[in-house]
Amino acid sequence: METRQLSFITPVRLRAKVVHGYGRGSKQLGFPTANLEIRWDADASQLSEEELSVRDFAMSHRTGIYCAFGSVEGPLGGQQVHKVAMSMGWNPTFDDVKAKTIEPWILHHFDEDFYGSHLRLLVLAYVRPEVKFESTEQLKKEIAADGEFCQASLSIPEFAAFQKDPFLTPWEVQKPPAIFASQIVTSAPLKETLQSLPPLQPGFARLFLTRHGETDANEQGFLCGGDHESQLNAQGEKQAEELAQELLRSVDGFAVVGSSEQRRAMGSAELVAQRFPAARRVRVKELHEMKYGDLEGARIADVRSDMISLSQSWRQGSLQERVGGERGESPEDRRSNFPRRRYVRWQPWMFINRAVELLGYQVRLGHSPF
Ligand code: ADP
Ligand code: RBF
Ligand code: MG
Repeated sequence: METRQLSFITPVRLRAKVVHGYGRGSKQLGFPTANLEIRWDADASQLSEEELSVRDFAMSHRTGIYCAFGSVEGPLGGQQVHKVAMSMGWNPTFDDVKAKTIEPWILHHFDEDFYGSHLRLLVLAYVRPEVKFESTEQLKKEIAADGEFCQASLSIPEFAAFQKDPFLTPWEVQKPPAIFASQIVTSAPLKETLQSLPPLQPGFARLFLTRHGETDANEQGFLCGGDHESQLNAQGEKQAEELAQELLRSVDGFAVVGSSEQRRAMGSAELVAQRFPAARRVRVKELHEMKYGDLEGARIADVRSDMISLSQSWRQGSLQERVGGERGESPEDRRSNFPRRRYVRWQPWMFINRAVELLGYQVRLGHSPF
């Protein structure tokens, strides 16, 4: 019987591709391990920061069993953070292992393999040294006990904040594929919108568009469009939190929480996403706000009439030459800028950008070549 002890280490963040090992984790032992790619033969100058830190971990840390939090990137992972029991070392029970491996056993059931995906790990504590066991039966017993030990250890309050570490739930950058048909269901203040949503028809998904919260520029009365950054202020954070609370009451869940890359939108989306941990987090560059060209950063009171005529002409699709800003897209085209596909079907998505009120769209899912 191995003795286990929880020894905290300076937390290590690792991101690496999942590669094939000797194929015996699941088959022979019943414990699949997602072996990390370690580029032993490359020169340090050829390696990315991430690759270097993975290799450094294997070179500089004690071999043995560690506990960690981890997430699998991509649709399969669903940006969920799981507890992990991880082995790093030579697998001394076997004599065919030629290089140290880093092998997390993720304490979660996956329906499919995820070779080739990237895995993120936040390694937090050392548990025990690796041991050369006399039999695979004994090894299996100890791995199972390691899993229980890590499962329990990772539940202690000292680790709670690490499970929420943003490193483990990155915002993915996505291209916006076209939406084929969309229908505005309603456009009204939040509560009424949510209450008046008609049932979702088969073949449709729901798309919510909503504005980010208040920013410093909003508060001070400066025009802040697609070419200007401004942070959420305290009021803006409160608004985003209230939005999240109202959505929690009214919506079953989101498949995706999306946002433009603008800081005010990201900040708002982060607050909503925290309340919908199962949703994928997606950033869409193309979702930026309308650009006001020369008017950006001006005092709204001074440029109000220009601003109004500008957005009117934008709505009519004739913005082209005005101020070197956004292309003259019709609202319908603009609406089609939202990502679809790759996301779980039939579920609502939420995007935070500039729509002034919460809009509920029903989006028909066509047969996209995307
Ligand atoms: P290999 O020797 O190729 O690593 P394994 O039997 O250890 O073979 O299988 C590991 C593979 O199984 C991983 O690369 C991953 O794609 C998949 N897998 C499925 N569920 C898990 C899990 N809970 N933890 C780790 N890997 C898993
Ligand atoms: N291999 C060993 O040879 N000795 C060990 O003590 C050992 N402990 C492990 C503990 C855990 C939690 C895990 C996931 C793996 C461990 N392994 C150990 C590695 C094991 O041999 C390896 O995952 C399989 O051979 C599949 O690659
Ligand atoms: Mg493995």
